[in-house]
Amino acid sequence: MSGPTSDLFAEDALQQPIGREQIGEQSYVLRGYALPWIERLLPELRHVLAQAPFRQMVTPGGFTMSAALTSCGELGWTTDASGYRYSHLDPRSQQPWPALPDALRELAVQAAADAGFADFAPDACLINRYVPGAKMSLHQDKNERDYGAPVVSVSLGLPAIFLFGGHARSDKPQKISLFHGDVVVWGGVDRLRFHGVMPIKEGVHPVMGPQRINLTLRTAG
Ligand code: MD3
Ligand code: FE
Repeated sequence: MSGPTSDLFAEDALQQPIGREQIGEQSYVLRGYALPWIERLLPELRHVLAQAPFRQMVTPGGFTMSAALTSCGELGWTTDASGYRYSHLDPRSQQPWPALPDALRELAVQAAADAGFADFAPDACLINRYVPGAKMSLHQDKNERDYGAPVVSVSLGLPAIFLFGGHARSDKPQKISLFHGDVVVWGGVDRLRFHGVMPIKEGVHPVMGPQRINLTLRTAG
C-alpha cells in the first residue's frame, strides 16, 4: 500500500508516527507540534510578558543565570539567596503571576495525551529566554510536588541543542536539536533525569528574532 495511510509511520518496525521521536522510555519530541497553534500562542505570550517581563535571576550560589525568565499560571518559579521555589506572587510586582493562557494550556494537555500522559493539569509555566550565548547547565527539576505529572516544553525561535542526561550528573548526555514549534514531553521514569541547554548559536529567527523562548508547563503544586 502507498499514500498517506502507510506514510503515517516513519519506520514500520518502530511504529512511530511521523514527527514523534522517542528520546527516553517515557519521553518524546513532537516535531512542529506547536506550529498550528502559533498564531494564537504569540499574542498570549505577548500579553503575559507585558504583565511579567523577563528578568535575570541569581541562583542561591550567587550566579546570575544567563537565561532570563518569567512565569505564568497559578505558580511561578523563582530563585534568590534563600533558594529555588514556586510562589503564587511575582516577587517583582508583588502581584499574582499572569493566568495560564487558553491556547497554551490546550496545546500542552493535547501534547501530553499524545505522549501517553492523560489528564495533565498544568498549574505553572516557566518561560525562559535565551539570547545567543545563553545556556542552561545540567540540572534536575526537583521543586515540583508530584513527579507523576509530566513536563511539557514548547520551543520557539532560534534552534537549541538540548542535553538529555541520565539519573547521575556524570551520565553522558544525548544531544537533541530542538527547533521552532517543537514540543517535548518528559514523564514517568525520565522525569528526574539531568538536562540542560548548550549555548545558543548566533542567529536571527524570522518570526522570533535573535532569541529562543522556551515555555515549560508543569504541575508544581
Ligand atoms: C527533562 N528548560 O526550565 S526544556 C527548565 O529549554 C529547563 O529552557 C530547558 O530545563 C529549556 O528547567 C529544557 C524543559 C525540561 C523541563 C523539565 C525536565 C526538560 C526536562 C525534566 C526532566 C527531563
Ligand atoms: Fe529543567
